[in-house]
Amino acid sequence: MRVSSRLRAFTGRPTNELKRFCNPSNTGASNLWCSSPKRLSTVSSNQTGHQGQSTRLKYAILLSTSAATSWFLYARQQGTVYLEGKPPSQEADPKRNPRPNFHLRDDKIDIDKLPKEKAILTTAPDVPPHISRDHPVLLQVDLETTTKLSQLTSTHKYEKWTFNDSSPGPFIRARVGDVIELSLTNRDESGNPHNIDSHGFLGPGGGASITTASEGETKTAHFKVMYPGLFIYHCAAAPVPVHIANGMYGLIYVQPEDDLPPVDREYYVMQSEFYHEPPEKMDNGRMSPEVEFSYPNAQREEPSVVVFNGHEGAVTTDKPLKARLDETVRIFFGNAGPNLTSSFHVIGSNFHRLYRDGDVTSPPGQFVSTTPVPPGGATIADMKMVVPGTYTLVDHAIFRIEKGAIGYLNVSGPERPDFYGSDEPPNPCVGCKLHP
Ligand SMILES: [Cu+2]
Repeated sequence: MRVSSRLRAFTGRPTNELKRFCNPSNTGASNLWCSSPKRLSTVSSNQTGHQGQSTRLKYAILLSTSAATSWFLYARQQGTVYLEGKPPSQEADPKRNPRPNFHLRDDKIDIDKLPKEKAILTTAPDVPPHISRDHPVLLQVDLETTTKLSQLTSTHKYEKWTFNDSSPGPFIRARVGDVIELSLTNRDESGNPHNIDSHGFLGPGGGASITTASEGETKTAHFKVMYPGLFIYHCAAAPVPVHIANGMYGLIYVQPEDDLPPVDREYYVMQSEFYHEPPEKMDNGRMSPEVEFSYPNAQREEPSVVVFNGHEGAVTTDKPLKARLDETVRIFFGNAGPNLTSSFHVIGSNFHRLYRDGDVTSPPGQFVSTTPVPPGGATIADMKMVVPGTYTLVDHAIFRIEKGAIGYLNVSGPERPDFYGSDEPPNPCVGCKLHP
């Protein structure tokens, strides 16, 4: 219960004790205040011969007032008392909210006068370095769309639709107030048009209609990034679900003016699912090593594969995340879907800071083990690694590990038996995917 409700005794509202006392069935107290919250009378209807009740009433008021005063003083010491019945403005209390409310960076700009800068683009799991400048630039981002046949699982290849030959596409890092000059060149020889819908861009379609490029075309458009945070981008050419299901997505981090606390390592991890038909039988009677997109399976939301960073093994055997003991690791995590919500969890660790939904202006959640990330959503999770060993990234909808949703974070360093130990040797279960 909020303290403010306890304080109502001060403003004339009845405590339960007083209500019981002034109940009409309680002889001698029937005319005590029972209706008006502003009037507190100690006058009895039958004063003669009822001095005892009047005295008890005074004691009751005295006790109630003392109790309320004590509670008020205690609660104020705890920092939870709200005299107005509501919490104080967060802006007014920097201790309560060290990151003050964000103000829209919507001041007019002369784009031609902005200094130009080429964006550093990285492929998962790498993240571009922190932006240290303190002014906006025209940030040039060059993307190309291609198709690329590559390994999806240990047994099957799949032709992905990509940005810059990778799925997920490049990680883009900007600073709030920057103007992104996006050039999209369509090098997909199948004839499909492609574009960019960024959740970090404000305007109809997130940029889709003014970036749609046909085969061989380059489209250039600019977007001021006014909100800080972590956002996904994806292709939104029709049919949109097919372009996303085939791999056309990535993350853009719009750094706030005052960036998040520095960490030792930053990583880019993106979850997505793939839907494919069974492999076809080839002329030689063997099964094809390639599989193709299945629209019916996607429509039924029954994925064949759920993976981190585009394919099975991307974050286990190919590029596991790495850290040293006592380092802090930040994971920029996105979920492209296209259908499933992720229950992102790192087995054996805990997010000591969690910027839910990629929100970098509100105070972070603390000590969160598992966080939901919807399709089209993102989150930023910080972990302090205090014990060496292998930590496993999962979607805690745990059957999805059988579809590929596993990643490793390998932490090197001397053992910490004071934090984690046993007289018995470790005995991992045979064949376990989660505890290698
Ligand atoms: Cu596309």
